[in-house]
Amino acid sequence: MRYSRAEIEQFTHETLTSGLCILKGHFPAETLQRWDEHFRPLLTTHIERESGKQNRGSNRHYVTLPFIRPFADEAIFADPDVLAIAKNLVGKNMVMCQLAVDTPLPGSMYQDLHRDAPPLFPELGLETPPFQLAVNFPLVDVTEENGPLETTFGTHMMAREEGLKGIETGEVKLERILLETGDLIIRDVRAIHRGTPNRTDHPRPMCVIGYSRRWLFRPEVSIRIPLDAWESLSEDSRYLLRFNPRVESLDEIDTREIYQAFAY
Ligand SMILES: O=C(O)CCC(=O)C(=O)O
Repeated sequence: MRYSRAEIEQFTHETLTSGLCILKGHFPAETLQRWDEHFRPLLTTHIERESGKQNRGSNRHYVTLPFIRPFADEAIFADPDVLAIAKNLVGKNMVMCQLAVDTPLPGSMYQDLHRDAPPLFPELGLETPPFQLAVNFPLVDVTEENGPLETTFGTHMMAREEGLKGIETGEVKLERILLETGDLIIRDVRAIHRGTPNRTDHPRPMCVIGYSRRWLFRPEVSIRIPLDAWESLSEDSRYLLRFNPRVESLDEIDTREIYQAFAY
């Protein structure tokens, strides 16, 4: 592990209170370069096949990654520092439920301010401890120009309307998260945020790995695990992925994106 127990606790505390922590220079740039090379044709195919949908707003796409190399990489999805922080937040028996990429293309616009999950108990108007996390890491540097995520601190523990009101009055600030390739964010998906316009000529792919409480079911996301990939996983990784469907081969499955409604 790269971080001490005390540092892991500090990142945990930051995420609990602010809704987000950032691990700088955590993943090797060469690994992400390889992900990027393998992702580009998937993005092209997705755009050709689902062009009418633009499933995250205009010129903006969400693409589930196939659980094969280079993406099925324990060095990334079972990184010991990330897992230690995530387990502190959503439980030692947490699951990995999502592996995908969000990409604003040139010409994308502001998304509406949103959360990625509804509250567990909307009747109460109260927020709970965390139940779903997104670990985001870009495949290219994220600059002011290419569509940085804009997010808020502390709104994950507010009622949605209160958070939105705070943003409107200026009491809650929208912050742009600029990242270098290799940096990662661990965020509580309830923090209010939005994608911003990509004003460059190049796509800005940002990976998302979801970790959840073991009892949470998000039908929109799933990781289909080919049996040969399953066979090659460590015991710990199998435990992390235990509720995901296993398939003979990815050739047989319908890979159309079903995660369409995304803003809560
Ligand atoms: O890719 C981004 O910058 C944000 C995307 C996002 O928040 C979403 O699609 O839910």
